[in-house]
Amino acid sequence: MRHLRRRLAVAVVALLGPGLVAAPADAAQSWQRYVVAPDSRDVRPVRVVETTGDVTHPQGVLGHGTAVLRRSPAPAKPAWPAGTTATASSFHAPNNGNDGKPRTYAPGNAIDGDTGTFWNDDTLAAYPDTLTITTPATNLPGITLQSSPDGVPQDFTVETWDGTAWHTAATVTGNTRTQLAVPFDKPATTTQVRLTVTKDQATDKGEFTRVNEIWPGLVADPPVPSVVVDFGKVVVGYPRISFAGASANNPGVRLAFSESRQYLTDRSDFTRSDFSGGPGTDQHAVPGGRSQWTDTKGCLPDGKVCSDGLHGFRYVRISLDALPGDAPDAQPYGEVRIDGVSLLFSAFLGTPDTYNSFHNEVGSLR
Ligand SMILES: [Ca+2]
Ligand SMILES: [Ca+2]
Repeated sequence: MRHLRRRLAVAVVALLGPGLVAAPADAAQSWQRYVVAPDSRDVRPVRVVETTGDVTHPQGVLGHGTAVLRRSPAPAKPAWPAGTTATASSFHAPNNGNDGKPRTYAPGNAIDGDTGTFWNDDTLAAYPDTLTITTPATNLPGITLQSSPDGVPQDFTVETWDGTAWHTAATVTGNTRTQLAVPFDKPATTTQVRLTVTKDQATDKGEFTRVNEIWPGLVADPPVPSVVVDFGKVVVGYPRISFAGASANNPGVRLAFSESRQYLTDRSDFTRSDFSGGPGTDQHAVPGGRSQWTDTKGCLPDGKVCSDGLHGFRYVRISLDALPGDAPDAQPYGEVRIDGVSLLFSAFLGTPDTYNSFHNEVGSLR
């Protein structure tokens, strides 16, 4: 279905680009009057439709002043007491991971305080998968589960050991978040916590249970600062952002694209990066001084901070954020100042008189 919507969008781009161009009189009653292209290849968004987190003067992204996105480094996460251990129903044998580097998947990876390591079960698309944490007596209002964009646990329970029996402290269904705080039905002092996963997200990375960390407590990181701009209609081309400046730590921005608000999340709705099992966003590390970035396909020379370049979309979410693997080239905190967003339109700049036959119209879509 998403393929179909994508194809339709490309067609709509050619027919319904922004900026009306007057139709010639002899085309007034024909299909050609619907052919409208931008006035130029420099296309601007028409409105800001949403912001999250610490954003001041969001209208700056439309070229009216300067929008400022600010984000503090994430506070330190709670840690399990010394002596805490973890066991699991299964775990995958070591291999060379997505990045070709040796990696282990042992259950202890879920409590080592390192979000770059994770427990990965060894029963593809088979359940239940359990992870049992044994700890010196700890009082918990809940736990926070951090998983991976490769696929998150969707349906699971969290139980606590009350000294004689397991107590179901929380039940989660339909999760899609990589980090999820899971409050217990009541605070519990316990020596064991058991996660039982009964469904994982199915991705091309395999329907496995992946748990990067379980933190003892409810982690509420501040919301990611973001601005969503609307180009008014579906457009296609290379996004551009004008930065008035940024903090000196190379804060990252991530772009997530969608043709509709319904499918607009922090992950693009059908892009190369989304469909290939990547992060689903385009990344950029913002330099400290004034700069302009044109989103083109590629990465930094070290292979980090990658972007897809060409996009067909109507909405784009611009977030002050960075992938963990892009450190230290891009950091998920700091300050980013934006004074313009635009698009280098790449499709045929059609006018009614140039679309003079069905053949030409179809040809322009290829
Ligand atoms: Ca870990
Ligand atoms: Ca499994």
